Order: sequence, then structure tokens, then C-alpha cells
Amino acid sequence: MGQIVINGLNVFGHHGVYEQEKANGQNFIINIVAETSFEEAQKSDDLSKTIDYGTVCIFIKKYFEDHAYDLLEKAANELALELIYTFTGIDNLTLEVLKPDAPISAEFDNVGVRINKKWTKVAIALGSNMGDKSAYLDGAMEKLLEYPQIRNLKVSDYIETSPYGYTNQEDFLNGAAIFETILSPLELLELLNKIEDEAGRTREIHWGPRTLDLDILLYGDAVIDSRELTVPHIDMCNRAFVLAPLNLIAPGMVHPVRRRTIRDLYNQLVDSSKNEEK
Ligand code: A4P
Ligand code: MG
Repeated sequence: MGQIVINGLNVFGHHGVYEQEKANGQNFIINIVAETSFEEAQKSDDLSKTIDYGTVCIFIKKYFEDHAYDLLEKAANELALELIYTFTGIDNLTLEVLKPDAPISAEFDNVGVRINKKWTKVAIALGSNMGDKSAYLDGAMEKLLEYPQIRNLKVSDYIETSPYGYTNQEDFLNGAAIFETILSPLELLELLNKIEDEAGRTREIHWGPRTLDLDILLYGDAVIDSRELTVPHIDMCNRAFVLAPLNLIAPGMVHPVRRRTIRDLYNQLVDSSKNEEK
């Protein structure tokens, strides 16, 4: 990994809350640090194998002149996303947008915002036990690929499984997928819920029949316990229908609380269910 650095890029724009800022515009200073692999460029000494910081400067200048937002938070976020979509080798981006001439009656060098966006590796579980189950799972994966916030998607084979928990329902088709995303965990949950809704998902019985269920299993090494979201998924280590497909595509991924690989967790679950049968 290396870092492309741009410091003190001067650009002009009409971003700001106040009328005078919108009407007259002002100068902004932009700093970025973009993490990317230098491996190919170091080997070849070829500009086309890296991110050209000259092109990035011109891109930022034009983007900042062509758009106008009230808040620097919004301007920085939109610019960061555009940079990540346009310069595909960026893995981690820190971006500062500063105003040296903000209309504030105090002395300062500049004021502004700093944000960070990075691609995070995620694992999700897929399930369906109504209608054309494999079509629901395939459809969900095709939808995911349409989003520029998702890259490097890999999907497991699907397996047929007996219902777990609420057993008076049809068999399930389950799978797992891994990918990288620049969405935050809650943004990802929102996207998965949207894809479930588009597949006609209804929620009558907890653990009951569903056209499509998409659960977040792992989000990098994040540990989250909020009202909307528990990550790692609270019950994943007890579910063979989750660990078996995930083990097919990501055996080396690590559960950040248990500190064990998926391979270990799956083997442990298989062993304990064999022992129960004895
Ligand atoms: N939520 C919290 N954490 C997460 C997370 N990591 N990923 C919240 C996704 N959602 C999470 O989910 C209810 C709420 O959980 C969401 O609003 C979200 O904020 P839901 O999908 O609306 O309802 P649900 O699916 O009925 O509940 P849940 O708990 O997701 O059910 P499960 O655990 O998915 O179990 N048997 C087999 N063989 N195969 C299956 O796939 N699935 C279930 C459903 C039962 N038995 C099964 C299978
Ligand atoms: Mg669910």
C-alpha cells in the first residue's frame, strides 16, 4: 500500500449557508490522502498503472466549481464518493475541505471538515423459503452489483436446509456472500432492507416464511450492538445454514469477538452437533 497525497489544492466554489457565499463564491483549500497499491507502478514505472495526482487535482477543481452545497459535510462526502467511483484504485480516502475566508468575525487560518471513506469487507447471509427461492437469491445478488458502493462480490453455492427456530414452514435455500463496501453498517442495512422489500418481503412471523432474508454477518472487525443492528450477527455461530456456505467462500475470515476463523467455527459446530447425536 502507498498513499497519494495532495496538500493545499486551491479551488473556487459557491458552497456555504450564507447568501453572500452562494452569490459571490470563495476560495477553498483541499487536502487528500488516498491509499492505493503502488505494486504495479513500482514494477513498471508506468503512469497508467497508478492514480495520476494531476488528473485528481483537475477533477476536484471542476467538481467543486460545478456543484454547490450548503454544508461542507455534504460537499466533502459527495466529492469523496465521486473520487472513489472515478479513481477505482482508491482503498481508503481522507479528505479535508477548508475555508480560509469563511465569514466569521474571528482570526483563523482556515475552518472546515475532514472525512474518511474506506472499503470494508463484509459477509452477509442469504435465505429464502417461498416461491422461486434461487431466483430470489440470484435477483438480490444482481441488485447488489448495480450499486457502485459495492465491489468484489463473491457468492457461495446455495444449499437446501431444514427450517431452524420456527419449524412449521417450508425448507430454506441458504447462501452467503462477501463483498467490499463503502457504505456504513446502517447504510448497508438500509440497502439490504430495500432489496428485501423489492422482493416482496413481508414480516408477519418472526423467523417465519420469507421470499428473501439478507442479514449482515460480519462488517470488517466492527462490533456493533445498537437497537437496529447487532454485528457480528448474534446467532451466526450456532447456524450451520450460515457457516457452511460462508465457509465455502471465506474460510479465513475472522469473527472479531470469538477471534476464530469461519473454518474453525464451522468445524466446531459440526463437531458439537455430531456429539449431540451420540
Ligand atoms: N437486525 C439486527 N442485527 C441485524 C443484522 N446483523 N443483520 C435487525 C440484519 N438485520 C439485523 O430482522 C429484524 C430486525 O433485525 C431488522 O429490522 C434489523 O434492524 P427481519 O429480517 O426484519 O426479521 P427476521 O428475519 O424475522 O428476524 P431475524 O432475527 O433476522 O431472523 P433470522 O435470524 O434471520 O432468522 N432456517 C433456515 N434453515 N434458514 C434460514 O435462513 N432464517 C430464519 C430467520 C429462521 N430459520 C431459518 C432461516
Ligand atoms: Mg433478517
